[in-house]
This record gives sequence, structure tokens and C-alpha cells, in this order.
Amino acid sequence: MYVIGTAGHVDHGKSTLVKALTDIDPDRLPEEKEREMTVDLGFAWLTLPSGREVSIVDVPGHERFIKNMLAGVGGIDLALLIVAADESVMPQTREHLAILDLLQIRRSLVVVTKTDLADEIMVELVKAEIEDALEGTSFQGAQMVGVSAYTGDGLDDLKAAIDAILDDTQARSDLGRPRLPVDRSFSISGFGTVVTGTLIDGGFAVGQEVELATSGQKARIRGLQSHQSHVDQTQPGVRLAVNLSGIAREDVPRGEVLTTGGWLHPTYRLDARLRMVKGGAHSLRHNQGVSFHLFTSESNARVRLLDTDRLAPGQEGWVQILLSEPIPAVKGDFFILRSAEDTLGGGQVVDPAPRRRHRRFSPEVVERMMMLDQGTGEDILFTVAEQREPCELAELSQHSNLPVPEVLERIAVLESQGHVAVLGELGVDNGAVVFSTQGWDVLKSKLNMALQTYHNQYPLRRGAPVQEIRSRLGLSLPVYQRVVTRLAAEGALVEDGTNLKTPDHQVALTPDMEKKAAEFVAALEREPYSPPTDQSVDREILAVLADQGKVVKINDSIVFAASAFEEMRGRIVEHMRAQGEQGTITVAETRTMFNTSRKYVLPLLEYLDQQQITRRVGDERVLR
Ligand SMILES: Nc1nc2c(ncn2[C@@H]2O[C@H](COP(=O)(O)OP(=O)(O)OP(=O)(O)O)[C@@H](O)[C@H]2O)c(=O)[nH]1
Ligand SMILES: [Mg+2]
Repeated sequence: MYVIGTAGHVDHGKSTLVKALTDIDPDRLPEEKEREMTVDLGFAWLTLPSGREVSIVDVPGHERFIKNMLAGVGGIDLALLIVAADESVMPQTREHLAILDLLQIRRSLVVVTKTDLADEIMVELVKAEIEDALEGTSFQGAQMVGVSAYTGDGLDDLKAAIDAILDDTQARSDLGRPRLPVDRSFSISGFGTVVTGTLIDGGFAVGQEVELATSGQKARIRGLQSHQSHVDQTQPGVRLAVNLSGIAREDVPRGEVLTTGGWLHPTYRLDARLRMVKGGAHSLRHNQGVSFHLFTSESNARVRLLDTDRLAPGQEGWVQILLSEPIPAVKGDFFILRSAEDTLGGGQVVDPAPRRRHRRFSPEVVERMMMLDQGTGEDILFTVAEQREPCELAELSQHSNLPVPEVLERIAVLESQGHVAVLGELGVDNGAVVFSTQGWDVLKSKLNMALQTYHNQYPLRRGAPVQEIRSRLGLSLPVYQRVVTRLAAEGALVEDGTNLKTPDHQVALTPDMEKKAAEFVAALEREPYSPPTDQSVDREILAVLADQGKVVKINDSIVFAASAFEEMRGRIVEHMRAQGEQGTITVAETRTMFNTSRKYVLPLLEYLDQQQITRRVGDERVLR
């Protein structure tokens, strides 16, 4: 489906032409009918001679309503630039032309209206003037058709010309990420909230859950209509009325974007390539305040010029735009900048959510933006990965404006060429994360450094607690888990329970420590069942002895030599077994057995309970 938009100076016959073509009066507001002037957007549709159905968005020509005009032309495929034969090129002819040119509207056609008011020579003169105005714009060389809505003259030629152009126009791409920039919302009693707009980048279906990208609110699609007929699902490029449940009309103002959840987020900051209007009246200074228009939305903004102090009419530059109201944008979207008086320029979003405020006059910043703007799919994905790593697939897709299947394909190529590292299996929705190879190497060495530092600090510990290393690296848990799994598989680190260590880390005691440790164990062994509890030994050394299996730590004060502990455990178990299935042992029996005191026996039996060797029943222990 295609959407056609009108454009041109006030009173040049846009709405009358739409009515003549479609039999639908696009001026629906009472004040429009009364003043014979379009104030806000109008909508109509017709079936062309080929049988193709097309939508028409009719815009106001009056300078005062230029914002409404901007809200209407964002999603159109073909622009009809309308010039009255009795007035020729006028200020809003030029301004609308400049806007269509900046938005890079794909196809264009010039319509000279009111030919009944001019003779043939005058019409030719007007066409020559238009030709001059089109020079240097994307409209240059556009076909021109003369019509009179009054006599009907030329209307058939116009329809045929539109058909021919659309025959030759590619259907809108379906990226599977529908966006409906809302241009109207109203409520119908018995139905509730209805919003309208031109659908781009994907389709919607009845019953689907949707999200408002700016506010984040959710709603459900109750019904869909295109050209006043019910439809169950849609493709991109249609004019659509969406009946929503779960949301009030007031919560969906013009400028909202209806989309599927999770991928599109509003941004306060975007990077862009800005082109100033050729032959415009004003230049743009660094940090100047402007109004920013993207599809149907509008926000006040400041423009940071990144590679110059001033942009004169006709010049281009790299900019970072700071918005006062957040707007959901996608890489590649076209926007317009206006001052209070006129259209200054416009351009294309290069990065919809740059991570930082860029330094000005930085060659690296400009180089990255150029890569995002003009690079191949691989270049773009690599640049996004480098800037935002670790990156998930959805993030790569949003920031590159490439559909997920293409992202998967191209990331696989980048991985095979050694430019990126992919952690986890590449696939839809399985949480794989992508690093640039350099970023991955940096992370690996940081992790290695963190482990080394830990081992140096605590040479007697087996390893560093997993969570401590994670917080040092500042990684999210899912990413960290992928990182550890990958590095363990590569043999770059060893996972040991809840500890991590470098593969070559080994706990080694110094000779002095060895001596102290041996003395300590010997002291324990001298009194195996009542070992001394006043022996001071370094906690780290004690941990090593426990790790090595030479001692068993029962609690903070009681430590048995391993041989003693094994013997006691064996004899206690044996005592119970000897009595048959239901064998028991008491504290007193244990005490007698080892000729020791309650001080040792109580903690020992509790320890055996903890180890699930015994279980306490009243005053006795039974075997587990
Ligand atoms: N003679 C003649 N008059 C026309 C023709 N088309 C429109 N008009 C008249 O021109 C005036 C303006 O027409 P509109 O269609 O409202 O112009 P518009 O471009 O939609 O104006 P805005 O929406 O306000 O920018 C009206 O009085 C129309 O009747 C035509 O083909 N011939
Ligand atoms: Mg009009």
C-alpha cells in the first residue's frame, strides 16, 4: 500500500483536488469548512485505474499550520507538490519543497492546479518557474501535470501518472518492527479509544498487545480499520485506524508511537547528519534552540554542532541533538528542524541513543558517525558493538536499523573474520551477547588482572568469590555468566565451586608457615579427642590446612586433626550400627567413648548432624 501526500502554498487547490480525485472532502473540521482553509491534516483514499488503492494525506498550506503539515508528510511514499496556475511559486511552495527534499520523500510529482484560470502560455510560464525552484532538489526533473478541479481537465492524466510512478516504486520494507506515529486520537462511544496514523516498518494484528513508545503504557488492539473497512492484520504503508482497549484517549496524543513492546525507547539525545535548507534565510549556531520534528512528534531541542561553529544555508554537518521531551527514534529516521520563523534544515538519525555527550571537533567521533551513516551492514554493526558492548541482538538491531535475521547473518560473518566475539549461541531470543574483539580482549585481561590481584592479596585462598569479581567488572549477571562459561571453556580461568581462579594459581605455604602449620597439627594430634583450643594459628593457614584435608574445623574454636575426626566419626557410626537399624548414641555415651568433655562432644555431634551423617531425635542421635 502507498500513501500520497499533498504539499504547497495556501489556497493553491490541494484540498479541492483531493476531493475531485476521491470524492472525499479532506477538510473535516467545521472551522475549515467555514474559512475554506485547511487547518489540520485531512485523509482520503481512492482506487486508481490500475485497481490499486492508495491513501491520501492532505496538509494545510498556511504558514501558521506548518507543524501540522510536518506531522502529515513523515510517512508518505509520493508527494504531490501543488502549484496554482494563477499564482505560481509562492513562499510555502518553496518551504514545503525544502521539507520534502530534506525528508527524502521517495517519489514526487508536480501538479499545476486551477488551469481553468490561466491560458496555455501562462501555464507554460508557471511550469518554467517551478522547474527553476526544483533545481538542486530531489524533485528536479519531476513530471508535471496540469489540472483543473473545476472542469475535471487533466484529472485522468494525473491518475495515470500516479499509477505509473507507483508501478515503479518499491513496496515499503517490512522490518517486523511496526511503528504507527499517531496523528489523531479520538474516542467513539461504545468503542473507546481510536488512534490513526501511517504504519511503517511492520504489521499489526487484532488482539495483539501493543505499547506506546513514549509513555511506555500498554494497550491491546481491539480492532483495525483501513479506509473504513475492517481488517484483521496489516502490512506497512497503510493508513490505519486502531481501536485500542486499556488506554484513554488523552494518553495517546499526536506524536506518540504505537509499537510492539520492548525494542523502541524514547531518547533525549540523538546523533545525526544535518543538512541546512539550500537558499534558506538563516544559519544555525552551535547550541541554538530549535523545534525538532520527527514523524508526528515535536520537541524543543538544542543542536550541538560537532564539526563547526556555524552551519550556513546549504551546508551540512554532524550534530548531536538534545531534546527537551524524549522521542522514540530509529536509526535512519528523517527529521526537520525549524526556528520560530522558518525551516532551517533536516536530516537523518545516525544514532538514536548515543551513550554520551560527544566532544566537539573530535576526529574519532566524526569517524564513528560516518561509519554509522554510510558503512556497510557489517561496518555499522561493528561500530554499534564497539560503542555499546556487550550488546544483545535486539540492541544491535535497533541501533543499526537492521532486522534481526540480517543482524544474525552479519554478526556471524564478523565473528568468522575475527572482528567480534559472540558469547552464547547466535540465535533469536537466546541471550547471546556480542563484544568487539578488542573489547573482549580488554575484558579478558581485566578479569585476569582482577583474579591475579586477588590471588596476590590472598595467596592462601583457593580462589576469588565469583560475585566479588563480577562487581569489580561491573557486568550484569547474565553477561557475567556467559563470560565465565566462555573463559572456563577456553581454559583461561577455573571455576571451583563459588570461587574463580587463574589456571596456574596454587596455594603454597612459605617454609615459615609450613613450620607453624606442622606444629599446630602436631599439637592437635597429641590430644586427639580433646585438642587444645587456645592455639593461635593464622586463619588463612587454618583454611589451607582444612582445604588440604589435614584438619577438620568444627566451629570457631574447635579443630580436630583429620585423623582424630575420622576415627571419632567411624567409631560413632559403628556404635550405632552395632545395635541394628534403630541404633542410637547419646552425648554421655560419646563422652565416655572418647574420655572427653561435653565441650567437644556437643559441637562434634552437631557437626555430624550438619554433615547429614546423624540426625537428632530427642536426646539421642540416629543414623541418617
Ligand atoms: N477556478 C478554480 N478554483 C479552484 C480550483 N481548485 C480550487 N479552487 C479554489 O481555490 C480555493 C482554495 O482551494 P483549496 O482546495 O481550499 O486550497 P488548499 O490548497 O487546500 O488551501 P489550504 O489547505 O488552506 O492550504 C477555493 O476557493 C477553491 O474553490 C480550480 O481548479 N479552479
Ligand atoms: Mg486545503
